[in-house]
Amino acid sequence: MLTLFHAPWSRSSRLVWLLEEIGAPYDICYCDIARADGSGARDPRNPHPDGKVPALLHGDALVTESAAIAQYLTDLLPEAGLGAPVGSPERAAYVTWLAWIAGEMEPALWSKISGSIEGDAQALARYDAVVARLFTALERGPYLMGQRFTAVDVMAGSALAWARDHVPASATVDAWLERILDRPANAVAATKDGTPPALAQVA
Ligand SMILES: N[C@@H](CCC(=O)N[C@@H](CS)C(=O)NCC(=O)O)C(=O)O
Repeated sequence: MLTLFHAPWSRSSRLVWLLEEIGAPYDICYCDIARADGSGARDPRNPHPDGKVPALLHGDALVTESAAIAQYLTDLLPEAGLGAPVGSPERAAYVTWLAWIAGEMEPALWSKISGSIEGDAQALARYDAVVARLFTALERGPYLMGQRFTAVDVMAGSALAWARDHVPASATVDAWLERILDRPANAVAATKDGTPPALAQVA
């Protein structure tokens, strides 16, 4: 059995979406986490070594890090057609995209959002390179890996939807986001995501 340790409106939300796309049975363990605004706390039920989400248990096997979880799930359940099996022509591009999203795209977007990019020529160059690579791939489209929707679109799309105001205006990017966010599995995932603590207190 697969169990996702998840906190509403967090980096684990994209794994709920991916699991819905895959369509295999899974459980969600809704966890508390220490949030940036000072709310929440580490949840003793969460097996993640740092108390973060996402974490995935597959039987006794623990996987953490969003990119690793995405690769693990798409390798485990290849029939869903959301990854690229070892030995397939797309494998190299697939693992490159997943690692790039975690290692280059997310830090670059965060530096832009936080403002730490200001006055930092290296951070600015990194951000520009990220935008250029994304835009180039989407100009070819319709998905990041070409003709086929993959877990790469889930991972990059969820990050970009969150950071949309911090990336240059582009009808191509907006059309891709609309195309992927409108998928039925994402709508189901939204119903399972849960209410973030701040909104729950207001309600
Ligand atoms: N690189 C990790 C980042 C995980 C992460 O920072 N998750 C946040 C939620 S968005 C968290 O659990 N924060 C709680 C904490 O830092 O203790 C991944 O993508 O899986």
